[in-house]
Amino acid sequence: MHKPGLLLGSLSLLLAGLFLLWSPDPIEARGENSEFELRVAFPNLEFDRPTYITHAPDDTQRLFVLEQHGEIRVFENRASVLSAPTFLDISKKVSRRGNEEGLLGLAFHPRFRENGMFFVHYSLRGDRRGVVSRFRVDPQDPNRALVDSEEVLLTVQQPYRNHNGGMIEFGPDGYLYLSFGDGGSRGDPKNNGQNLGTLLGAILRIDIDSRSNGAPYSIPADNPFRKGPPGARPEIWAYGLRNVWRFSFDRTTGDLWAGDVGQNAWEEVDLIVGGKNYGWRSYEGFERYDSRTQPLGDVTPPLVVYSPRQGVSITGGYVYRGTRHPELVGQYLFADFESGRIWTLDANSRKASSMKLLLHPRKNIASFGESAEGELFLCAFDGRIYEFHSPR
Ligand SMILES: [Ca+2]
Repeated sequence: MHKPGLLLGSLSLLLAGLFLLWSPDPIEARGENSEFELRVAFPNLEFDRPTYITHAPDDTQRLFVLEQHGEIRVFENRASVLSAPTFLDISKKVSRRGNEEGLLGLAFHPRFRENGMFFVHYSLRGDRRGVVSRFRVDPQDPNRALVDSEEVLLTVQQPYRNHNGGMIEFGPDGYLYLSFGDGGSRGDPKNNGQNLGTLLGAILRIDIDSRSNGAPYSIPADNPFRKGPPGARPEIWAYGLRNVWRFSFDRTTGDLWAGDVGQNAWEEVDLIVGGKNYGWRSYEGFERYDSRTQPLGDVTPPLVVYSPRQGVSITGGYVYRGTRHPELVGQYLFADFESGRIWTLDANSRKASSMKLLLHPRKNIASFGESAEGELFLCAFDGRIYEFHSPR
């Protein structure tokens, strides 16, 4: 998501923009004849800084949109839908002091239909913490959650207000995965990325269906750091990540794809594998970032990177597995929040050369999300939810 209002960042963006005016850009050129455009998916609905969209796994055809200030709104997946009532409002608990703080993630339990449980990731007001909580739906009203049902599963102190991560999703293994950023500021001053003793700078994997040692969750038996090294947090699935704002599972292969927001040089797409070190702050993209920081273990490089000429804040997306756009099946779609470009990458070959600009709508795309059928939506900070459309 958006980086803090650093003058340097804005300046480099401006320079990158000026550069584009006179420099022909091959990736840009490939996108000019895109068969696709973005279309407002729900013309009657508007949202306040929508940070995520997802569906409930219960065959009700409902969609849920998160608003950064702390509300979840629910509506039927139908273009003519007229309103989106509030499903949950925790805005009193949610901090919006930092640009990247707020209600950041939502995941429905795979057996939501039976147990009514869902999970959220937000920034706590008053105390600078990232919080992951369980909530339950009202058994009398499927479109309303019980605000008092909150059970906090996990919190982490955030040293700064940026780089909070924010994604939360169940894997095909039934475990809950979530991302925390490196804690913020710039350059990871506390080196949280190369530290297995903190939950920051990592993707975590926990079992929320059982409890252990007084914790409201347990550690899956095959988590990579369950048995050490000494001091390692057993929740960690993968580390060396700067700020994974969005990740997703390929619903066909189960692969875990992440967009890792870079510092000043490289935005990355990473294929996340348990136990792997993705390099930050020793590395940014394929390059050394802090030469004094020795990586804890072998570094897994990104699949692809892009530079400020293309964008400065990656919004990780999804491998498309829907049916409406056969040309996109098997492509990983992702965007840049600042430049508004949307790319595809072949999810099978994963070759950097397969990265192509799909279109350049120049919108602040905060997130992608899927319908039950795997059709993609995009949340833009103009308040609209978009979908891909081929006008042919
Ligand atoms: Ca990396």
